[in-house]
Amino acid sequence: MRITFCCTGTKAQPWLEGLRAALPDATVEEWAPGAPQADHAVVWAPPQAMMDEQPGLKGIFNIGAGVDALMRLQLPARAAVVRLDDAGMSVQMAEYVCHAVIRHFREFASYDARQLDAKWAFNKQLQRADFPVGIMGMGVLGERVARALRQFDYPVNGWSRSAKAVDGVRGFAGDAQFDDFLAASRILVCLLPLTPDTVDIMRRETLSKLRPGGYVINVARGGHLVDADLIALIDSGHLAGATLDVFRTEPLPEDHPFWSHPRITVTPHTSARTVRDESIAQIVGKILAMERGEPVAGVVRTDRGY
Ligand code: NDP
Ligand code: OXD
Repeated sequence: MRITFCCTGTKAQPWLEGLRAALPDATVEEWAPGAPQADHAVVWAPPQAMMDEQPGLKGIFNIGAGVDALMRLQLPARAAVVRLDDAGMSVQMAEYVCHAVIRHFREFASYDARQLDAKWAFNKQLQRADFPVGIMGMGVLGERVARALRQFDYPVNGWSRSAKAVDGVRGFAGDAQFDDFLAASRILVCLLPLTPDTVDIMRRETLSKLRPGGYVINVARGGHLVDADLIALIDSGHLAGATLDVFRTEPLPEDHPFWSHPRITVTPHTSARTVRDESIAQIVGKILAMERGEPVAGVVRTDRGY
């Protein structure tokens, strides 16, 4: 069996070593133009040329959860596209989102500012019930985030394409319930895949439907958010601010207004990093299962884009 590795922006060597150790009978090599035909590919944002040269791939294993970069390519017809299923990411995502929600609700930024002046002063206590959190996307990551927020007694709303029953979470499904979901939420967390249906989903029209004093946490993809609309709604006072981990252009350009906006917190696409060893173990397990003709979890439905 031959495995080709093609992950843009990723140091190849540790991955190659890990894959070779776990698959001692396979040939595992980094892809380069003209490379021999492989059975499976391990990829992150590969070039179209790689897919064009590998028409016989059986499995294309993405080293992340989001497959939007792959969905933009022409892929070999018979290849199954397989995403990472958690692999250590959901706990990080729960940590990141809980931190952002708590930092906002408990107004920790104001205490950071006061410490600089050695000023001992409390803010008026806020009511958790006034800060319902709405999670768009109740998949592997969204559900874990919802459960973590419930541990802190925040009211949580979840919105997904199909209806979900998660303990303690008010469920909304489909376009028909989207406006009700927004109206019921004050803090909005985006954990959707980026697809033609979800691109620009956070724009003036939709963000205006959040409760006044709304707050946006985008940990999915930059293409979900219309940057200028977010800034306008914060500056007008309808939104209180945002924590953003993902951007239309990454790295976020130095002159982008998000960097210096006093009510926007920026992190460099780090909310849930791929955990290499756990991911290699998951991918290898799936390659072997596929070779045995068994079904594998996390196969992307290319017709819906996730
Ligand atoms: P899943 O595929 O498990 O879940 C996606 C969820 O979104 C599902 O609940 C799905 O609904 C819902 N959804 C999809 N399309 C629609 C739609 N049109 N309307 C309503 N709901 C919709 O994905 P994950 O939870 O694993 O990951 C989510 C995203 O998080 C990834 O696609 C990626 O972009 C991002 N991500 C970001 C990271 C970071 O570091 N910032 C790290 C990892 C992922 P249903 O359940 O009904 O299918
Ligand atoms: C992912 C990501 O999709 O890292 O896994 O963004």
